[in-house]
Amino acid sequence: HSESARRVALLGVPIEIGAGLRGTLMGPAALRTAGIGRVLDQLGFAVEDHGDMTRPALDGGNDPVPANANYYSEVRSWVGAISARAYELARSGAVPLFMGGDHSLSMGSVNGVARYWQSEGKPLFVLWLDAHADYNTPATTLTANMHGMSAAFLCGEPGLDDLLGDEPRVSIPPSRLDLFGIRSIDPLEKDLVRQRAIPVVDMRAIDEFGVGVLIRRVIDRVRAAGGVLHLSFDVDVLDPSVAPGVGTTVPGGATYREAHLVMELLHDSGLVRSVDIVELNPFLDERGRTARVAVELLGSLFGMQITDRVTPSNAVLPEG
Ligand code: Z70
Ligand code: MN
Ligand code: MN
Ligand code: MN
Repeated sequence: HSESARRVALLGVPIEIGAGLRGTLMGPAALRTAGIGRVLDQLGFAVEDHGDMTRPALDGGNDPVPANANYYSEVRSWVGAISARAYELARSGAVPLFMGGDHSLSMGSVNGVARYWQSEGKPLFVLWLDAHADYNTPATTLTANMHGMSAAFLCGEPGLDDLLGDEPRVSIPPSRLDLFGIRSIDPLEKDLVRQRAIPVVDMRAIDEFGVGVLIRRVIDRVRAAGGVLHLSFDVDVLDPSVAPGVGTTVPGGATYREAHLVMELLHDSGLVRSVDIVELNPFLDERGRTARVAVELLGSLFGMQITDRVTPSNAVLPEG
């Protein structure tokens, strides 16, 4: 790892209007209370806490507000501001950790880091750990909740075309997005994911082949392309028995051990350069359980190990 990879920049993004239920605005505070800063510090990182973004002034833009996109103007104000911050943080050389907030924030965070990596000439891949595909557009959505549209927006799907305002839009080719852990997808959303040939690892695949084999396949593709990886971690990918503190619980999610293995293998790959942690809803949590699990998993992602030895495995070898 380079020196700069030893720096983590925390940024709280207390947005909640992209989701159907209120409460994710408390996510950054809960993650701090659960010890995210301390865990990273103990792993040897220089932790810069940039605090929480403040709600931007409402700016709906000049274009007509699209139908079927709840709180469009509010989300638009956030997304442009988030993208600008993400670009700057990526450029600073730190690993930015965007603490949500609902998943609409990723339309800004991923766009901003993608803009930076484009300027470096490195392909950015996005790993979307989520119970949901988040591949709706205003034309396919059943709820009009914008957190269900983030992945589609990032891949350049039409319908929210003025969302970034003056921020340059950088589309992720659909072949560089991996939907991983999904088990809830709407009918028209499913059609779109198939038409675009988005790589998908659903829960059925995980049951058949195991999470280790499948995450290595993702890692191998990023490495073969000489790329870097953004992890967009929606806490609802976890089984509700592990992570009850989310707005949309979907049964049959990743176990505690599967999720840790994913994080450990991602760490060993050395490819993750930016992270979102989203959809934690402390208002729905049980005595901080979900916030604590989220912080533990981020610990594994950043290098926490059971022993201090390299685990013998057929995984992609750690760098060095
Ligand atoms: C549904 C929609 C959703 C949560 C994403 C669900 C979207 N497909 N919900 N993450 N928690 O409304 O588009
Ligand atoms: Mn999501
Ligand atoms: Mn989700
Ligand atoms: Mn490492």
